[in-house]
Amino acid sequence: MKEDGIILNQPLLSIVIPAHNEEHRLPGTLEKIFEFLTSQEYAAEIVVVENGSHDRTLEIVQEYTHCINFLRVFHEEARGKGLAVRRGMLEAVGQYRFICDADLSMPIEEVNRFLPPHIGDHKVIIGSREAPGAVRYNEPTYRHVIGRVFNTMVRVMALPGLQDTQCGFKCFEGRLADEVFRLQTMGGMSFDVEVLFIARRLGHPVLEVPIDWYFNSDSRVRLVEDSFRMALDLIQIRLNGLNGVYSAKKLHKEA
Ligand SMILES: Nc1nc2c(ncn2[C@@H]2O[C@H](COP(=O)(O)OP(=O)(O)O)[C@@H](O)[C@H]2O)c(=O)[nH]1
Ligand SMILES: [Mg+2]
Repeated sequence: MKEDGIILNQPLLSIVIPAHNEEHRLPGTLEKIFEFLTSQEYAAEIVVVENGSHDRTLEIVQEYTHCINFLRVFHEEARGKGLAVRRGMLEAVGQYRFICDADLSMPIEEVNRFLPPHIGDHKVIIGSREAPGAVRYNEPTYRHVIGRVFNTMVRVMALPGLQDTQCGFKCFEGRLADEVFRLQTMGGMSFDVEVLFIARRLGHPVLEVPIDWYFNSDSRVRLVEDSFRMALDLIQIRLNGLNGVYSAKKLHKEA
Protein backbone atom coordinates (compact mmCIF):
# COMPACT_ATOMS: atom_id res chain seq x y z
CA MET A 1 0.00 0.00 0.00
CA LYS A 2 3.02 2.36 0.41
CA GLU A 3 4.01 3.62 -3.04
CA ASP A 4 6.85 6.15 -3.44
CA GLY A 5 6.13 7.51 0.03
CA ILE A 6 2.46 8.10 -0.83
CA ILE A 7 -0.04 5.98 1.09
CA LEU A 8 -3.24 5.05 -0.69
CA ASN A 9 -6.45 4.87 1.35
CA GLN A 10 -4.63 5.84 4.53
CA PRO A 11 -6.48 4.85 7.72
CA LEU A 12 -6.38 7.24 10.67
CA LEU A 13 -5.10 4.58 13.05
CA SER A 14 -2.89 1.49 12.94
CA ILE A 15 -2.83 -0.73 16.01
CA VAL A 16 0.49 -2.60 16.08
CA ILE A 17 0.62 -5.69 18.30
CA PRO A 18 3.89 -7.53 19.01
CA ALA A 19 3.10 -11.16 19.82
CA HIS A 20 5.29 -13.90 21.24
CA ASN A 21 3.64 -17.13 22.42
CA GLU A 22 0.27 -15.39 22.60
CA GLU A 23 -2.08 -18.17 21.42
CA HIS A 24 -4.15 -17.84 24.58
CA ARG A 25 -4.32 -14.05 25.07
CA LEU A 26 -4.42 -12.83 21.48
CA PRO A 27 -7.82 -14.17 20.28
CA GLY A 28 -9.72 -12.29 23.01
CA THR A 29 -7.63 -9.18 22.36
CA LEU A 30 -8.26 -9.26 18.59
CA GLU A 31 -11.99 -9.69 19.16
CA LYS A 32 -12.15 -6.76 21.60
CA ILE A 33 -10.13 -4.51 19.27
CA PHE A 34 -12.26 -5.55 16.26
CA GLU A 35 -15.46 -4.76 18.14
CA PHE A 36 -14.09 -1.42 19.31
CA LEU A 37 -12.76 -0.32 15.92
CA THR A 38 -15.92 -1.22 14.06
CA SER A 39 -17.84 1.05 16.45
CA GLN A 40 -15.60 4.05 15.63
CA GLU A 41 -16.18 6.50 12.81
CA TYR A 42 -12.60 6.50 11.55
CA ALA A 43 -10.83 3.92 9.38
CA ALA A 44 -8.25 1.70 11.09
CA GLU A 45 -6.07 -1.35 10.62
CA ILE A 46 -4.50 -3.95 12.92
CA VAL A 47 -0.94 -5.17 12.33
CA VAL A 48 0.32 -8.17 14.31
CA VAL A 49 3.99 -9.15 14.27
CA GLU A 50 4.81 -12.59 15.66
CA ASN A 51 8.34 -13.77 16.23
CA GLY A 52 10.11 -16.60 17.97
CA SER A 53 6.92 -18.33 19.16
CA HIS A 54 6.74 -22.05 19.98
CA ASP A 55 2.97 -22.13 19.85
CA ARG A 56 0.25 -21.52 17.22
CA THR A 57 0.16 -17.71 17.52
CA LEU A 58 0.95 -17.15 13.83
CA GLU A 59 -1.58 -19.70 12.53
CA ILE A 60 -4.30 -18.35 14.80
CA VAL A 61 -3.80 -14.76 13.63
CA GLN A 62 -3.71 -15.97 10.01
CA GLU A 63 -7.11 -17.56 10.58
CA TYR A 64 -8.46 -14.25 11.95
CA THR A 65 -7.34 -12.45 8.78
CA HIS A 66 -10.11 -14.35 6.94
CA CYS A 67 -12.80 -12.64 9.03
CA ILE A 68 -11.13 -9.28 9.83
CA ASN A 69 -10.31 -7.61 6.51
CA PHE A 70 -8.28 -4.82 8.13
CA LEU A 71 -5.92 -7.24 9.93
CA ARG A 72 -2.44 -8.11 8.62
CA VAL A 73 0.11 -10.43 10.20
CA PHE A 74 3.89 -10.67 9.78
CA HIS A 75 6.41 -13.19 11.03
CA GLU A 76 10.10 -12.85 11.94
CA GLU A 77 12.34 -15.74 12.96
CA ALA A 78 14.46 -14.15 15.71
CA ARG A 79 12.86 -13.32 19.04
CA GLY A 80 12.63 -9.78 20.42
CA LYS A 81 9.82 -7.33 21.14
CA GLY A 82 11.83 -4.46 19.66
CA LEU A 83 12.32 -6.31 16.37
CA ALA A 84 8.61 -7.04 16.13
CA VAL A 85 7.53 -3.49 16.93
CA ARG A 86 10.01 -2.05 14.40
CA ARG A 87 8.65 -4.29 11.64
CA GLY A 88 5.06 -3.50 12.58
CA MET A 89 5.51 0.28 12.80
CA LEU A 90 7.23 0.33 9.38
CA GLU A 91 4.63 -1.97 7.74
CA ALA A 92 1.76 0.08 9.23
CA VAL A 93 0.23 2.81 7.07
CA GLY A 94 -1.92 4.75 9.55
CA GLN A 95 -1.75 8.48 10.08
CA TYR A 96 -1.18 7.50 13.72
CA ARG A 97 0.42 4.20 14.77
CA PHE A 98 -0.31 2.77 18.19
CA ILE A 99 1.83 0.09 19.80
CA CYS A 100 -0.40 -2.21 21.87
CA ASP A 101 0.59 -5.14 24.11
CA ALA A 102 -1.27 -8.37 23.39
CA ASP A 103 -2.56 -8.65 26.96
CA LEU A 104 -4.53 -5.38 26.57
CA SER A 105 -3.58 -4.35 30.11
CA MET A 106 -4.88 -0.90 29.11
CA PRO A 107 -8.54 -0.98 27.99
CA ILE A 108 -8.55 -0.35 24.22
CA GLU A 109 -11.27 2.32 24.53
CA GLU A 110 -8.57 4.64 25.90
CA VAL A 111 -6.77 4.68 22.55
CA ASN A 112 -8.82 7.69 21.41
CA ARG A 113 -7.07 9.80 24.07
CA PHE A 114 -3.85 9.29 22.04
CA LEU A 115 -5.38 10.82 18.91
CA PRO A 116 -6.44 14.32 17.80
CA PRO A 117 -8.07 16.45 19.12
CA HIS A 118 -6.72 15.36 22.53
CA ILE A 119 -2.99 15.62 21.84
CA GLY A 120 -2.37 19.17 20.66
CA ASP A 121 0.68 19.30 18.40
CA HIS A 122 2.30 16.21 19.90
CA LYS A 123 3.53 13.45 17.59
CA VAL A 124 4.67 11.09 20.33
CA ILE A 125 2.14 10.18 22.99
CA ILE A 126 2.85 7.47 25.56
CA GLY A 127 0.64 5.67 28.05
CA SER A 128 1.89 6.32 31.57
CA ARG A 129 1.21 4.50 34.81
CA GLU A 130 2.86 7.35 36.74
CA ALA A 131 1.39 10.58 35.35
CA PRO A 132 -1.16 12.24 37.68
CA GLY A 133 -4.51 10.47 37.31
CA ALA A 134 -3.09 7.06 36.33
CA VAL A 135 -4.32 3.99 38.22
CA ARG A 136 -2.49 0.65 38.51
CA TYR A 137 -4.67 -2.33 39.39
CA ASN A 138 -3.31 -5.48 41.09
CA GLU A 139 0.38 -4.80 40.55
CA PRO A 140 2.60 -6.67 43.04
CA THR A 141 4.96 -4.42 45.01
CA TYR A 142 8.12 -6.14 43.71
CA ARG A 143 7.19 -5.38 40.07
CA HIS A 144 6.42 -1.79 40.94
CA VAL A 145 9.74 -1.35 42.75
CA ILE A 146 11.75 -2.89 39.88
CA GLY A 147 9.95 -0.57 37.47
CA ARG A 148 10.71 2.52 39.55
CA VAL A 149 14.40 1.61 39.90
CA PHE A 150 14.65 1.16 36.13
CA ASN A 151 12.82 4.44 35.51
CA THR A 152 15.30 6.29 37.74
CA MET A 153 18.13 4.88 35.62
CA VAL A 154 16.30 5.85 32.43
CA ARG A 155 15.79 9.43 33.62
CA VAL A 156 19.42 9.83 34.66
CA MET A 157 20.92 8.17 31.60
CA ALA A 158 18.65 8.96 28.68
CA LEU A 159 15.23 10.54 29.14
CA PRO A 160 15.06 13.23 31.84
CA GLY A 161 11.53 14.02 32.97
CA LEU A 162 9.74 10.92 31.64
CA GLN A 163 8.06 9.01 34.46
CA ASP A 164 7.14 5.79 32.63
CA THR A 165 8.79 4.66 29.41
CA GLN A 166 8.01 0.93 29.71
CA CYS A 167 4.24 0.83 29.44
CA GLY A 168 3.23 -1.13 26.31
CA PHE A 169 0.92 1.52 24.81
CA LYS A 170 2.48 4.26 22.70
CA CYS A 171 1.35 6.33 19.74
CA PHE A 172 3.51 7.90 17.00
CA GLU A 173 2.40 10.14 14.16
CA GLY A 174 2.90 8.08 11.00
CA ARG A 175 5.59 10.06 9.15
CA LEU A 176 7.60 10.47 12.32
CA ALA A 177 7.23 6.73 13.01
CA ASP A 178 8.78 6.04 9.59
CA GLU A 179 11.82 8.08 10.64
CA VAL A 180 12.18 6.98 14.24
CA PHE A 181 11.80 3.26 13.64
CA ARG A 182 14.24 3.30 10.73
CA LEU A 183 16.85 4.66 13.15
CA GLN A 184 16.03 2.08 15.86
CA THR A 185 18.85 -0.42 16.45
CA MET A 186 17.68 -2.40 19.51
CA GLY A 187 15.64 -5.56 19.02
CA GLY A 188 14.90 -6.36 22.67
CA MET A 189 12.98 -4.80 25.57
CA SER A 190 15.02 -1.53 25.62
CA PHE A 191 13.60 -0.40 22.31
CA ASP A 192 11.04 1.84 24.09
CA VAL A 193 13.79 3.95 25.63
CA GLU A 194 15.70 4.03 22.35
CA VAL A 195 12.78 5.19 20.18
CA LEU A 196 11.78 7.89 22.67
CA PHE A 197 15.43 9.03 22.81
CA ILE A 198 15.47 9.19 18.98
CA ALA A 199 12.17 11.10 18.84
CA ARG A 200 13.52 13.73 21.23
CA ARG A 201 16.76 13.90 19.21
CA LEU A 202 14.67 14.65 16.13
CA GLY A 203 13.09 17.53 18.05
CA HIS A 204 9.78 16.00 19.17
CA PRO A 205 8.58 16.32 22.76
CA VAL A 206 6.91 13.29 24.35
CA LEU A 207 3.47 13.60 25.95
CA GLU A 208 2.68 11.23 28.86
CA VAL A 209 -1.00 10.33 29.08
CA PRO A 210 -2.24 8.84 32.38
CA ILE A 211 -4.00 5.50 31.88
CA ASP A 212 -5.83 2.79 33.82
CA TRP A 213 -3.54 -0.22 33.80
CA TYR A 214 -4.37 -3.77 34.90
CA PHE A 215 -1.43 -5.97 35.94
CA ASN A 216 -1.30 -9.34 34.17
CA SER A 217 0.90 -11.93 35.87
CA ASP A 218 1.45 -13.85 32.60
CA SER A 219 4.65 -12.17 31.37
CA ARG A 220 7.15 -12.66 28.52
CA VAL A 221 9.74 -10.58 30.40
CA ARG A 222 12.69 -12.55 31.82
CA LEU A 223 13.18 -10.46 34.93
CA VAL A 224 16.90 -11.04 35.66
CA GLU A 225 18.18 -11.51 32.11
CA ASP A 226 16.14 -8.69 30.58
CA SER A 227 16.81 -6.21 33.43
CA PHE A 228 20.58 -6.72 33.14
CA ARG A 229 20.47 -6.37 29.37
CA MET A 230 18.33 -3.23 29.61
CA ALA A 231 20.76 -1.55 32.01
CA LEU A 232 23.62 -2.16 29.55
CA ASP A 233 21.46 -0.91 26.67
CA LEU A 234 20.99 2.44 28.43
CA ILE A 235 24.75 2.98 28.21
CA GLN A 236 24.69 1.93 24.56
CA ILE A 237 21.91 4.42 23.78
CA ARG A 238 23.99 7.25 25.24
CA LEU A 239 27.03 6.13 23.25
CA ASN A 240 24.97 5.85 20.06
CA GLY A 241 23.69 9.38 20.69
CA LEU A 242 27.26 10.67 20.99
CA ASN A 243 28.39 8.76 17.88
CA GLY A 244 25.69 10.14 15.58
CA VAL A 245 23.82 6.85 15.20
CA TYR A 246 20.49 8.67 15.60
CA SER A 247 21.31 11.61 13.37
CA ALA A 248 18.56 12.79 10.99
CA LYS A 249 21.28 12.95 8.30
CA LYS A 250 21.32 9.14 8.21
CA LEU A 251 17.69 9.17 7.08
CA HIS A 252 18.49 11.33 4.06
CA LYS A 253 21.49 9.16 3.16
CA GLU A 254 19.34 6.02 3.28
CA ALA A 255 16.48 7.51 1.25
N1 LIG B 1 6.73 -10.30 18.72
C1 LIG B 1 7.21 -10.36 19.96
N2 LIG B 1 6.49 -9.89 20.98
C2 LIG B 1 7.00 -9.97 22.22
C3 LIG B 1 8.27 -10.54 22.50
N3 LIG B 1 8.46 -10.48 23.85
C4 LIG B 1 7.34 -9.90 24.36
N4 LIG B 1 6.47 -9.61 23.39
C5 LIG B 1 5.14 -8.98 23.46
O1 LIG B 1 5.25 -7.81 24.22
C6 LIG B 1 4.03 -7.57 24.89
C7 LIG B 1 4.27 -7.37 26.37
O2 LIG B 1 4.63 -8.59 26.93
P1 LIG B 1 4.18 -8.99 28.38
O3 LIG B 1 4.58 -10.40 28.58
O4 LIG B 1 2.73 -8.64 28.59
O5 LIG B 1 5.12 -8.04 29.23
P2 LIG B 1 4.87 -7.34 30.63
O6 LIG B 1 3.47 -6.83 30.62
O7 LIG B 1 5.90 -6.23 30.65
O8 LIG B 1 5.13 -8.38 31.66
C8 LIG B 1 3.13 -8.75 24.56
O9 LIG B 1 2.32 -8.37 23.47
C9 LIG B 1 4.12 -9.84 24.17
O10 LIG B 1 3.60 -10.83 23.31
C10 LIG B 1 9.01 -11.03 21.39
O11 LIG B 1 10.10 -11.57 21.53
N5 LIG B 1 8.44 -10.93 20.15
MG1 LIG C 1 1.77 -7.44 30.10
